[in-house]
Amino acid sequence: MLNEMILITGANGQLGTVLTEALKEKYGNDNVLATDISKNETNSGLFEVVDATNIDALQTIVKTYKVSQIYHLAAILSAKGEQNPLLSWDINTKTFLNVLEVSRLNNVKKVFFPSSIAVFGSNAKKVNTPNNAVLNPETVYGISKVDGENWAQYYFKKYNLDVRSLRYPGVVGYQSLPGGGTTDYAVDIFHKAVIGQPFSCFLEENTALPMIFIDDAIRATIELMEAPSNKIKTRTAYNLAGVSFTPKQLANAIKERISNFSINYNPDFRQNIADSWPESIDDSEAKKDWGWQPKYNLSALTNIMLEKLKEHYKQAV
Ligand code: AKB
Repeated sequence: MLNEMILITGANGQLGTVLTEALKEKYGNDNVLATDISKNETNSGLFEVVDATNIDALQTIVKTYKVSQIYHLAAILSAKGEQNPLLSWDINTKTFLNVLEVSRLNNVKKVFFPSSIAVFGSNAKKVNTPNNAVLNPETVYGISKVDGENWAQYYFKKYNLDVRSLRYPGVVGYQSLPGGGTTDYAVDIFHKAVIGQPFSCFLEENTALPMIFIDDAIRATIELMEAPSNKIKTRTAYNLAGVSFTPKQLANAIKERISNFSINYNPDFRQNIADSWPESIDDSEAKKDWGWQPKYNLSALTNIMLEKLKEHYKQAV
């Protein structure tokens, strides 16, 4: 475990920012290599600019650093993906196939692939959607995630590459901003509430979606990756649940704590995407196989988001 060298693609994204730090804490600063398409001023420690669509560039980095695990987070999310479907398909699928192929050829032991609730479409059961529900996604992002899940299972079965995957719900965190997703409102709303501005929500007030607090999402990722291989019975991807809520329920939780907070609803194209997704998902397979248990409900998530963002904006002035 201590001799690992972990490579993260998309390390500057919403999950990558936090996961990189959590992995450094666990494995040591010198054992975690953050990579992204460009560098930003907050990157510290080992960092390389890598375009994961370029298999040679990826392979050079994997060889140079003797990488033993890859967390492949680089992707175009659901809402942004709809603006340029062919490019999004190309980026999402090519980068993951490059990661799988480079891993197979260079003795990488474990690969993490982030799937999403976007793999489900309107045909799937809406409430407590089971792990094995029908997958008819209606976004290019969702189609690319179904494709990725199947490639993950293929590489496991054919080449014994230990690929593991979670279907993330919307991730709500204070450390980083999401970029281009349909669940992004659930982060943006907190920023507006804390800086005292009204929030214009791009979803209707009663649109329930599965969400998860960032600490739960990071813990789930690391727990899945550290579980003994024989516990991982699902080699496509595991449903992961935290909490489900509507914009109205979230706004009410904020109003209970910031009484003058106000919200209005202006649904746009993202409403159709949200309408095609589950309202809540059943993660009993993850619970049964590797012991997953979420910790944060709506109230706990609201408290910590407000507390952390208040500190953040106080420091910024
Ligand atoms: C998105 O909204 O696109 C993502 C997701 C649910 O995968 N947050």
